[in-house]
Amino acid sequence: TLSYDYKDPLQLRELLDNDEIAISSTAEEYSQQKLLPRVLAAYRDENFDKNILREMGEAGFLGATISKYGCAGVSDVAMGLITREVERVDSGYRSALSVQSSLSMGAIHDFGTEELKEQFLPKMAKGLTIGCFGLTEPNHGSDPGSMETIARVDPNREGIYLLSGSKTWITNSPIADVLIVWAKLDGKIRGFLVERARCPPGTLETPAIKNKTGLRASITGMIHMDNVPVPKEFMFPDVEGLRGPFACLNNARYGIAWGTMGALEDCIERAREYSLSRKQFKGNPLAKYQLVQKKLADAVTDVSFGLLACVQVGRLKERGRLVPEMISMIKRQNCDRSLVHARSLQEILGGNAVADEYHIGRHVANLFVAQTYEGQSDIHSLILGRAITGVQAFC
Ligand code: TGC
Ligand code: FAD
Repeated sequence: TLSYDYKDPLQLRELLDNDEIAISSTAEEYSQQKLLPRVLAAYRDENFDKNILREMGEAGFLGATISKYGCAGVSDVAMGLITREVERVDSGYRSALSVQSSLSMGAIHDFGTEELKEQFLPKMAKGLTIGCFGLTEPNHGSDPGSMETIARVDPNREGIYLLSGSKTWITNSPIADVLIVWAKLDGKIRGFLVERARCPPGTLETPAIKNKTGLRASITGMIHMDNVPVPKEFMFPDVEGLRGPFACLNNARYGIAWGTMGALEDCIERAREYSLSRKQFKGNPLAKYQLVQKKLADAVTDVSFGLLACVQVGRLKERGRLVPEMISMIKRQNCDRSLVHARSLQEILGGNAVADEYHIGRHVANLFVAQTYEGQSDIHSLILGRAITGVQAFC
């Protein structure tokens, strides 16, 4: 008999193939068994355990859509399902996954030479080499085209570029072995692979940014470069301008659209359970009250709409039919709706929502970050507005 399943109201499962269902189950099992038991301590101590990337590597989650170099070669939808399960536990863990896979491995895979791919991707796929992606600067976040970091030819050594400048709010920078850095060479944005082990003392520093109010289970830092020498083979040869970083961002933003739905699903589950057990006014469970039911109905509706949109965009991506504005649309919508609903569901837990053991407050704080990085929602509104009107409103 058919019945309404609030966990999958529009039967997303019917749009997945058997491999995707199996990958989603593996990701769920890993996230619930290995990540969930760690998350409260990690969040309290603002600590990211590097072993998590190795574990994700063993599970085949890193660079999972790449089909060579030791990567799993799964579908874009399968990758989305993985990010959804990881972010169901914490956005910070999904951040680690996104930065390693889409932004660092993705940059090397899409723009690196064959030598760079063979040298770095297999170890990155195992989580033995950690990557980060430096685009944002202290004075330029939404407008990375105005970046000040520069690359120049070393006047004293053949085949070496020198990088100078600062990047900030960079996920994983303090623990990264490989730093993908975007810098201007002769006024044009180029991508460079900086290997920490090759940097002479005093040229590269990556201090952590402490005391964050969100994403505390993820490590974030700065990148300070003072004439960091980079061999010319470590510059991506054929990509120039913002197209390079944005191509990587398309994949990471797609992952966030899926991931935030996982975080919101966790909030729904926790608020629903609480509403059924907590009794107020004549022994009635909170779930009996209409205002509480509306909060749950609104959130469940937006999750199922959001996930269907992710599947559709994923399938278009797999068929090469994607345009970046589609990703702006689902990144903005799913980040905004998950933040609004997580905040509203938080109210169902009353004062207990303030205790971190109830998890929902952590999701609220994290989802603000998800709405902010990889293009703040208002920036995605302007990207969509430009596509709708043909007029750009950034400046
Ligand atoms: P604009 O004129 O729009 O474009 C410049 C060039 O870039 C190309 N392009 C794209 N290419 C591929 N995919 C996209 N999505 C693209 N968007 C633009 C474009 O075709 C053009 O190419 P060409 O060859 O003609 O030069 O550039 P603009 O300077 O006007 O851009 C404005 C704007 C607002 C769209 C853009 O700057 C923007 O998206 N700002 C948001 C910045 C951002 O997303 N930063 C992310 C930093 S990384 C991060 O946050 C990681 S968090 C990771 C984690 O922990 O999970
Ligand atoms: P600003 O650009 O100063 O914007 C501030 C506000 O003004 C925003 O609400 C924005 O929407 C609005 N605004 C700006 N311009 C306009 C306009 N033209 N019209 C209307 N409104 C506008 N970056 C990386 O490169 N790599 C990373 O790994 C990375 N990880 C991050 C991790 C964390 C925890 C955080 C918080 C950030 C991270 N970022 C990373 C940086 C992130 O991408 C930026 O914070 C984001 O792009 C916004 O830039 P900004 O903070 O400088 O804000």
